[in-house]
Amino acid sequence: MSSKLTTATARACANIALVKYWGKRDALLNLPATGSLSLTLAALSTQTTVTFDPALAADEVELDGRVAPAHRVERFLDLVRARAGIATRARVVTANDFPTASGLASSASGFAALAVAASRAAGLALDPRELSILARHGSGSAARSIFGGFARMHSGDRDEDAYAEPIASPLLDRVRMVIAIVGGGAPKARTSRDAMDHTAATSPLYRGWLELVPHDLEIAERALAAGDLVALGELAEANAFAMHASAFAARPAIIYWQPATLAVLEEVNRLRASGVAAWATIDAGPHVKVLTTAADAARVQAAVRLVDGVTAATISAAGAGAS
Ligand code: 2P0
Repeated sequence: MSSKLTTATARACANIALVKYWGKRDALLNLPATGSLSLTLAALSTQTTVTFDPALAADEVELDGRVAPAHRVERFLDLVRARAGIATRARVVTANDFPTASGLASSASGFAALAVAASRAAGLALDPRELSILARHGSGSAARSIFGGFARMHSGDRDEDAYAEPIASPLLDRVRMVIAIVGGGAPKARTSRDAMDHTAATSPLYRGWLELVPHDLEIAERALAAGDLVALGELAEANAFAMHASAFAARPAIIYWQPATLAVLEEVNRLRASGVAAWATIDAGPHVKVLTTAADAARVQAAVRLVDGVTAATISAAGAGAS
C-alpha cells in the first residue's frame, strides 16, 4: 500500500428527506438527534475518485473542476486511514451533476460517494451498514444515500447504532420527485450544519420538533408499507413545514424561503385541488421538491416551471444505492 497508488471511483445519488433530520445529539460522532426517512433520487448524482498516493504531502480535493478546501474531506479520510492502518494522503476528484451546496443535498451524495470510493481505495471491504455509518461521519444525510429507494435513518446513542437501511414499498416505481430550482441554484450563505445547531440552541420550537419526529416516522413507515401515497405526501409536506417552523423561530431566524418558494407552494396547492398528486418538501435552501407520481410528473413540472423565479424543474425517479 505505502509504495503504490491505489484508486477507486464511486457514484452516489442525493436523497430528499420526507421526514427531516434537523439537529444532532452528538457533534463529535455526528449522531442525529432523531431518525429520518428519505427517497434517493436518480437525477442528482455525484461521482468521486479517490487515489491514495504516497507522493502527496497533503490531501487534495477538486470539486467540479476546481481546487476546493480539503479540511472536511481530510477529517473524513483520517477515519478511513485509521481504520485501514495507513497514513497515505489522497487526491479526491469529485463532480456533481447538479448545483453544489445550494440546498440540493450535495453533501449527501458527496459523502456517500466518498465513503465508498475512499474505503475501497484504502483496501477496506465494508458492508452497506458499515458504509452508512462511515458516510454519516461526513454528513448525516449521507448515511441514507448509501441505499437506493426509500431509506430510514436510525438515530442512535452509539456510533454503531446510527445508520440507515432501505425500506421496501409498493410505491417505489410509482413515485417521482419534481425539483423546482429557485434562484438559479446559487450557493447558500450558511451550511445546514451551522443552521441546525443554531436552531437547536436558540429555537423555542426545537423541543416540539424533537417530539414530533418519532410520530411522523411511524406514519411515514405505515404509509410506505401500505402503498398509501396520499398519506405519505401529506405527512412529508407537514414534516417539512414543521422543520422550517423550528428554524424560523430560531433567534435570529433562519429563513431559507424566497418569494418564489411560496409561489411554488401555492402552485402545488392548486395542482392538488385539481386532482393532481403533488406534495411539497423543502430543505436547507429555497428550492421546492414536489412528490408526485409517474403519471402526474410532467404536469407538475410544466406548472412549476411557469412560476416566476423558478429557473429549472427536473423530474427524478427513485435512484439506486451508492456503487
Ligand atoms: C435532511 N437536511 O434530512 C435535512 C433536511 C437539510 C434539511 O440533512 O451536519 O448536510 O453534515 O450532518 O446532512 C442536511 O444536513 O448535515 C440535511 P450534517 P447535513 O435531508
